[in-house]
Amino acid sequence: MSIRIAIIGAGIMGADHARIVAEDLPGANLQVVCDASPERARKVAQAFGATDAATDPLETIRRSDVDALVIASPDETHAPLSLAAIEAGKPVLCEKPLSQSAKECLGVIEAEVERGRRFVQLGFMRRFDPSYRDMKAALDDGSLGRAIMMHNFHRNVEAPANFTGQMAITNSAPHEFDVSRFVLGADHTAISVFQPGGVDASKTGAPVFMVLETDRGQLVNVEINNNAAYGYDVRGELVCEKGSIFLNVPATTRQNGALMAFERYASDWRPRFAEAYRLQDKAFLHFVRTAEFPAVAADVWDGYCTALVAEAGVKALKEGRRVTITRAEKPSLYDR
Ligand code: ISE
Repeated sequence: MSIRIAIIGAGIMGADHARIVAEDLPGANLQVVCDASPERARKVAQAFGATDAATDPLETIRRSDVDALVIASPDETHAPLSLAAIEAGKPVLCEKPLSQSAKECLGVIEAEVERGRRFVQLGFMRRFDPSYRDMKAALDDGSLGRAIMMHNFHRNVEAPANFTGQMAITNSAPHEFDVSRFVLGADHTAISVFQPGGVDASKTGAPVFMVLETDRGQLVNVEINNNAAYGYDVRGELVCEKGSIFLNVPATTRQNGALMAFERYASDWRPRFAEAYRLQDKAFLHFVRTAEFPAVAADVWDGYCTALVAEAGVKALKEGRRVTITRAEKPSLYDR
């Protein structure tokens, strides 16, 4: 029987998940597209042939013709809607971040622990990206020795109107917080945040530069520049004792002309991470079918760890000092 999926939130990511469910996930049916705006819900539902459109997320979660949810509504709704899905006993693929508050993440952890199983897969899709997966595999095979540093660049073309330096830490950088934990198999213990001279942290797209420390002694740096102008550009290099591993950006062509060769940049993250999103959503479908949590996917414990780093990062930026990070005890449900 096909799995009936409802998408909550029909913005840029909700529409992308609707497309993947409708066109790229055999065995899934795009059942409902729900959005606070009825026009937007209808438009995305029509574009991808959903059975229905709706405006109330809680009603949508409880519908008897919905087996699983994709939550792609605004960040502050992720934890409350995940809780409602857990309450309804339905698996969820929830976009990142789970919450900007580590305490709120603990509430979701508690709800899963009470029910004795995981329901929420978090949308940290870079864990499924072939280039990060190869980076991790190369580290894990041991031939390059111990990892000592990880460099990360994350650039968007233009920041949305409300995007401050603080949001760079709470909305963009969680990808690097999560993927560095995933690749290194380590937890972050401290964060320092810097901004280039003359930058006003409250301004749209203000860049931030972070240095994180891990419990294995590694250093991780993260540049977030949401006003890079030239294209969507995510880069990373893992430096090990005997060599390094650099992420190659997938490019289908290289153009030559006027004594130059060049490759195209995407205008946002969807083309760069298209395969990661597809593999992530495919893993979610398998999770819904079998209740076996996908081996590489992020769960709510990972979401909590990331929220702790983001909270510490915001504090480090505000107070201009290094902030240490301590975690609650991990419930055994999240042991891998
Ligand atoms: C956005 O919310 C995303 O999740 C994108 O993947 C990321 O590149 C962008 O910086 C975020 O704002």
